[in-house]
Amino acid sequence: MSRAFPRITEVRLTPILIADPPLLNRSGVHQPYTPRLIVEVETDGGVTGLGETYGDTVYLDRARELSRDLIGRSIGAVNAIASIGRSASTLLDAEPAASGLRGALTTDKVRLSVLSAFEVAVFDALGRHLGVPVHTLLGGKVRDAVDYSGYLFYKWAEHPVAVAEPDDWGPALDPDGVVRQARKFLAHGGFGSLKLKGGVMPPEEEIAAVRALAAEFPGLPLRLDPNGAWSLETSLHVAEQVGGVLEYLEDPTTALDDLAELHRRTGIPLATNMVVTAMDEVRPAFDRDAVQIVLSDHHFWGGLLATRDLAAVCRAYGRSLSMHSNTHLGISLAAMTQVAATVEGLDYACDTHYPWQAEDVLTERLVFRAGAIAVPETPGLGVGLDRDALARLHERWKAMPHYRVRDDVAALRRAGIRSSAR
Ligand code: GKR
Ligand code: MG
Repeated sequence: MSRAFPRITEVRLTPILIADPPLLNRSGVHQPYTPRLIVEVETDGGVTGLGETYGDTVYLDRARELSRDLIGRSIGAVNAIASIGRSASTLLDAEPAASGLRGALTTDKVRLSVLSAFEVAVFDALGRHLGVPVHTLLGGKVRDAVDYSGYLFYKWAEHPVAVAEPDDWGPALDPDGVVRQARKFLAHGGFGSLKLKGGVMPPEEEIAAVRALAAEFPGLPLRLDPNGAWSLETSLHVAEQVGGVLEYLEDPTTALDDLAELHRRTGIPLATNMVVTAMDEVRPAFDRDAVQIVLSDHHFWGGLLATRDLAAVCRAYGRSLSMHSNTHLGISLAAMTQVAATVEGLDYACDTHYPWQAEDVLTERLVFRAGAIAVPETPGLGVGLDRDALARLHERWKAMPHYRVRDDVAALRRAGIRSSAR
């Protein structure tokens, strides 16, 4: 007789606003607050599971709609979640700036990003019910700790609009500032590799920053990610100048044929979270050898099982898998760590924005040691929810309706700054 698992009785969706420093990227600058969505799945077995995803209005609306379909489902039927709300995908916005620089935004990416939080919450509940960590439910861990990369950003000292929580990172607008920030990062978490978000300054300045990092931290693997801001010519030039100290170049440009040519002519490995962001984008990129490392993201790929599927596809093609990140809190980091713990051949440290987030909804903040997060052995995701923190951040969301959508261009627009002048 098959075992009966608890059934879902309630899905609680709590949109929150989290403080974010003025980090610069190709589109502009992070706003003082970023929306996230916290999902709690309650069951009739007494266990509750946690999930986290993007909180912009389009995700929240879809989550409200799709969450109804979870009620009454068994938490033992995780695979079935993937088909909730499935229909033909349509383009919502071709401009990557609108979706946090992770490729075009489609209805299916929104759906998958919502379902990923549901799936993670169901895995968390199932793990708690069975008394095992999520990685056990995914087949078991193949490592005891997951390496993350220190994620450096060009950065203003403060937001152009007053915020309650100024950060203590200081500005980073030239090579010295970037190196100063890197030192802080290494002191914070002892990271074993560093990534610089590029596409902000003229390429020569970003080349100088990478050289400064290489000189300050000899032998430390470095990455540069301009989010597709460059032409093929610029990408070739950057690869020529600093290719020797980069473990990979990330999304230098976006046309597949240009990426293929760049790789063919320079040999530099190319990583992406912009041109391979959904299954139908895999083949064209791999067939051309335009991408060597896919930066998966369990949010927009549809969850932890989907991430493992992607890992298998990459293995079949002889490509590497690592992880992309966007502004997120500890529930997402815990989920990333659980799935990354189970993926063989994770050759590169994963990305995370977590060190940039001073606040969290966890009872205990996750801590980087030697650049890694230890894989927990406690049931589920291994994290607890701080209800007071959740309520506080939800109150902020209610009080600030003008931050309901991530918009990196807003501050520049308000200040009358053209992106080339920043
Ligand atoms: O947070 O500014 C940012 C990043 O640029 C983010 O939007 C990207 O999606 O981190 C991401 C990346 O690796 O491209
Ligand atoms: Mg990237």
